[in-house]
Amino acid sequence: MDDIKNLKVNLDSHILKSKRVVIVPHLGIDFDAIASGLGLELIASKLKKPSVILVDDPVLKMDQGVKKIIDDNRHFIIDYKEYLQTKDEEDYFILTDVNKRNLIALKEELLKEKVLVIDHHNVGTDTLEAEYKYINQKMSSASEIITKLLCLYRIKITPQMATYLLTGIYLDTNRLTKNASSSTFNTVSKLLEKGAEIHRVNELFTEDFYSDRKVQELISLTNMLNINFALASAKEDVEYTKEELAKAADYLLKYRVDASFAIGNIGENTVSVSARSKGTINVGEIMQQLDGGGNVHSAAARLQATTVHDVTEKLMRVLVPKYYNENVL
Ligand SMILES: [Mn+2]
Repeated sequence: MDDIKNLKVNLDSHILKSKRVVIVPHLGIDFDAIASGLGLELIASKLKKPSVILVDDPVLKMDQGVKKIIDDNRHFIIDYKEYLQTKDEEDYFILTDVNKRNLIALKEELLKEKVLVIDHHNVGTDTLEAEYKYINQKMSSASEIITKLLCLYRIKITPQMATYLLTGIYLDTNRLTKNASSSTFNTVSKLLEKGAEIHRVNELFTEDFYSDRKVQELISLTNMLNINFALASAKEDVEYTKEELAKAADYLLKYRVDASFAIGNIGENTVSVSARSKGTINVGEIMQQLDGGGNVHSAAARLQATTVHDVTEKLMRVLVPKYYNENVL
């Protein structure tokens, strides 16, 4: 059976058995996570089950466009505290755009294996136990998977929903410039037919001036390694969001490099690395060596109790062992 059809069969049976569906996107929620979450809400509602999306990110750190989508769909969103107040034995959990336990707001013991995973990132040792997993790294985004599902369910996609899903795809493909297959373009075409508006996608992507300045500052600190890696290490005392690091890494791919890395402090003694690749280098594997993960094109790692300088050194050792041994040590 076709993978997506199989996913639909599993969604049907698990959602129908549940009392409520709790949709769990990754922490550091982005356009793809929220758009796919809202699409799943439509599926639960088609199966006549109530659903909520668990978002537990600090509002201050949220991307303005993501925050706008969340504000416009407030009635579906709960935070961890509200979840604890309303939790029920018969809740069923669906993870979207994530498969690792350290990237979600829920503690594993709460899941009790009543969980289904929909994702396009690589699996690792930290991947959650689940009743059913649909993890397809060939898909550009969770939004692409969910769009295909909505079509299979024959659920009406409103122009607004189509715009959200297109924004999710745009984010994860760097506006269709990487990791976009013919299947991705078909999905985009379908969303445009449903009324997705590119100018609204662009509006959601509109940069906050100060945030963009920080991203550009980080880019200006980039070290172009002679082996086609771009490596941007932020100042220790400037705090970034994960999304800002991702934007810097995305931006660096416009140069003649195979892969790019942006390293910065994301607060609470934590340093994060965002990695992007044009496809010849598997940044998922590179990030795994820093206990992170991702796929060929896009990956990340977060390291606690360390500094940007130390993480940069660590990454250099992974990237260029020979270069490092001969020239740095
Ligand atoms: Mn995604």
